[in-house]
Amino acid sequence: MERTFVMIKPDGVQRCLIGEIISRLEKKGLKIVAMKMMKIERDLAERHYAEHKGKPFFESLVSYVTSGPVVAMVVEGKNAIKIVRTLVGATNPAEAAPGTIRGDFGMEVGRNVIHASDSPESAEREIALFFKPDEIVEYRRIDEDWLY
Ligand code: RTP
Ligand code: MG
Repeated sequence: MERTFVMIKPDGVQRCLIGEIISRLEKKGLKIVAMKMMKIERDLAERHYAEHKGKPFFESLVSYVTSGPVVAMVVEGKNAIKIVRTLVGATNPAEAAPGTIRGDFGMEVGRNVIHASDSPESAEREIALFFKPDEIVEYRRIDEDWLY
């Protein structure tokens, strides 16, 4: 099983998309093994998006993700990193396919509703930034034998 880090960004929370997004992840077959609503401090936002430091959009990205509460999650499943990125869609909602979260709910790159880890290394790093090991739980989905 693989774990990935997912975050519903402030616009997703303010636009009341939490339930819709969680529902899509659950219905796909993914398992939420940790979740919290929180307000990100600037320092955490900068560390989370450290790979983008120095890029022209970095400042607006940090102010965007610290502008209101977010919902942070650890999501588990076989091939979860790739599967969640597919559900999320392209970075720019104008290019994201219909049926994806960004394709269905976003209008522009600076308000693209959701974050998801892009590799096993990012997932491990981001999960550790947002969650302590004892905040991640283990349980079986009732349909696990039918998913795999
Ligand atoms: P994320 O990390 O949030 O899941 O998004 P991503 O992998 O699809 O895209 P990434 O390249 O990591 O960019 C991180 C976030 O920065 C904002 N962004 N703005 N040209 C721009 O104005 C621009 N490019 C990126 C987006 O919010 C993007 O999700
Ligand atoms: Mg990214």
